[in-house]
Amino acid sequence: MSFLSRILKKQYSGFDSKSKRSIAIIGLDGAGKTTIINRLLKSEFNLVRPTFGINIEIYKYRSLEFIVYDIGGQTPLRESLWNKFVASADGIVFVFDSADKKRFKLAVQEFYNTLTYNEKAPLLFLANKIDLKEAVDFNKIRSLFNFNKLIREQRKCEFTQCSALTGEQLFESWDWLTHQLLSKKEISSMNVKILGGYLYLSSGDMLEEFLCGTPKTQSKHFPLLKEGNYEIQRFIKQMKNYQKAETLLQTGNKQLIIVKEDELVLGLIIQSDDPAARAIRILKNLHKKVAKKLANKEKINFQEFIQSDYPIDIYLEE
Ligand code: G3D
Ligand code: MG
Repeated sequence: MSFLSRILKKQYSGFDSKSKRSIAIIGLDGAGKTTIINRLLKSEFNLVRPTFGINIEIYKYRSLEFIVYDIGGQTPLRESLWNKFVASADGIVFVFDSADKKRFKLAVQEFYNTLTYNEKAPLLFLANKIDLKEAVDFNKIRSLFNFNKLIREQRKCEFTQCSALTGEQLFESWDWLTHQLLSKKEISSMNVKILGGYLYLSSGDMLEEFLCGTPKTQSKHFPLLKEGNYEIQRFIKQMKNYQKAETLLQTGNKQLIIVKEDELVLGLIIQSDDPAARAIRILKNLHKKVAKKLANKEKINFQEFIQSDYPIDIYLEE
C-alpha cells in the first residue's frame, strides 16, 4: 500500500495538490483488475466507490483516481463514455489474463483499440495470473501483443508478468508507473531505512530476526518486530502452495515488506514513505545470497549481509 501514500506525499510536494491524477485500469472481465486494485489499496484507505454501471468502478483517494473498466463487448454508449476516461488518463494499466487462451485475440484487439484514444500516457502492461500452471510463456505474450512495435513508439511502456494472488512482481511494476507519474519532479529518496528484518524458512521455521539501531530504539521497535513476526507467519501459511509471493503491509508509520522465493521467506521493516520497490529488490538479491549459503551449508547472518551489502539503507538514529 505504502507506495500509494508515497505517490501522494511526493505529489503534494511536486504538484499542485488540487491536480488530479487519474489512472485507467483496463482489461477483459475476469483478468484480475479488481483483485489488483484491492490488493494495492488494501485496508488502509476508505474508498469512495460509486459504480457507474456494471463494468466501471471508480476508486478515489484524495487526488488519485483509479478508473477500472472491463473492455470487450461493450455497447457504443458505454464505449464512448469509456473512451473519454481513457483520453484524459495520466496513466494506463492494461491487465491481461495470461491463462485465458480462448480470448487472447479479443484482448489484443481491445488493447490496441483502447490505445488509439490516448497516445501519450505511460502504459503498464500486466500479464496477470502467472501463478497458474496454464499461464502462457511471457515471450509468447510479447509477440502476441507485438511489444516490439510499442517500444518503438513515443509512449513510455513497461511490460511485466505478475500475480495479483501472490503479489509477485506486482508492487515493483506499479512503482514504475508511479515514477512515470512523478517524473516532473526528481524522486528524492531512492534508499530505504531498514529498521529490522526477518529470515524464515518456507516451512515456517525462523532462522533470524533483528532490529537495527541503539538498544533504546531497539526496545522502542520491539513491539513492531513482534507484530511483523505474526504477519510473516500468517503470510507463510497463506502462500504455502506458491513458490514465489510478495506482500507489503502497513502498520502505523512503518511498512513490512515480505518476499517468498522457494525455500526462503525474507522480510524487512522500513519507514512508510520509503520506496517499497527498493526493499523488494534488496530482499531478492539477499535471497540469492542466503540460498547459496544455505545450499553450501555455510553460516548465515542475515543482518550482517544487509549491513555489508546495503550500508546506506540501514536506519541510523536521528
Ligand atoms: P476483473 O476485475 O478484471 O473482472 P477480478 O477480475 O479481479 O474480479 O478477478 C477475476 C477472478 O480471477 C477472481 O476469481 C480472482 O480471484 C481471480 N484472480 C485475479 N488475479 C489472479 C491471479 O493473479 N491469480 C489467480 N490464480 N487468480 C486471480 P473468482 O474466483 O473470485 O472469480
Ligand atoms: Mg472487476
